[in-house]
Amino acid sequence: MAGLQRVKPDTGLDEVVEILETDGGVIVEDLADPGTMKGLWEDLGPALEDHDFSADWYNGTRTRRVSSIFARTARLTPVVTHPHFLGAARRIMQKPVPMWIGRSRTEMTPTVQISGTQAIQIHKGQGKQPLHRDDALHLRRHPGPTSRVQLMLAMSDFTAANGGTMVIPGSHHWDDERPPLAEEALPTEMTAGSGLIWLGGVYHGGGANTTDTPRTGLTIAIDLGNLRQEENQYLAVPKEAVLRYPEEVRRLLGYDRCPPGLGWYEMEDPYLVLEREAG
Ligand SMILES: O=C(O)CCC(=O)C(=O)O
Ligand SMILES: [Fe+2]
Repeated sequence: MAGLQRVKPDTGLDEVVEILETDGGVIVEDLADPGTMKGLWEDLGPALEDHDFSADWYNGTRTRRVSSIFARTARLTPVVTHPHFLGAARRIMQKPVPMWIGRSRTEMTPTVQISGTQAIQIHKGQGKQPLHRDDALHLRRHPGPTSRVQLMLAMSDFTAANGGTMVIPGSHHWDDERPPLAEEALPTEMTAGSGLIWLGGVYHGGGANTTDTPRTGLTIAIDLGNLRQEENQYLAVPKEAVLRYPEEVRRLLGYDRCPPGLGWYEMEDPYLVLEREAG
């Protein structure tokens, strides 16, 4: 299959969703503006410099990973609520579920939530990460309904030589028996500020960096609201940091109730806890 399609920020959501459903991934050019990118480097750059390389082969012994991203920066609203990312995540995952409650036939629509966040910096000498599906975390079968939509925002240019994310287009349609082969994966090439959006069922992995310049990406995963978050956002992001964000993002960070009733606090919408805290 050919490489992933590229869209512009003004491409319609219908088209982006169609591409995602067919190919499993899409590159959005200029997803974040230069001011946001500069701010993200100010907030996350020092933490990346301070971090040691990961200790294991999967995470990469020449790769630095920084998590708890929403605690480290308050500048992610335009990124996480970008219509091609959050809009597509909502469109693809928020499908009504029919059910009976007594004699009434009703439908419940799940929420979506921020699941895992990481800045990932791949340095010279890092080899390819094993190809994997991130929705394997959900211990689910494939093919099937999407339970994750993920973004990799390029904080530096991504190239074939510096570790641009390897993706097998269309592999979300595969069953659980077919293994991913390195020859099938294509590198994501995009400029800083652009973003790769892909579905949780797509085989992918970090690429090898053979250049002298590190490759830096910021990933945010949005999952269905009835699943456990990959990264424990309640521990990762203190309430004061959550409160720096607008209501939509606060809810995405976990202060929301997934219908018909997951995640309540004192039998109420957990968002009320934040409202009380904010005074
Ligand atoms: O760094 C990348 O390009 C991808 C990393 C990844 O897929 C992962 O760590 O799950
Ligand atoms: Fe991954």
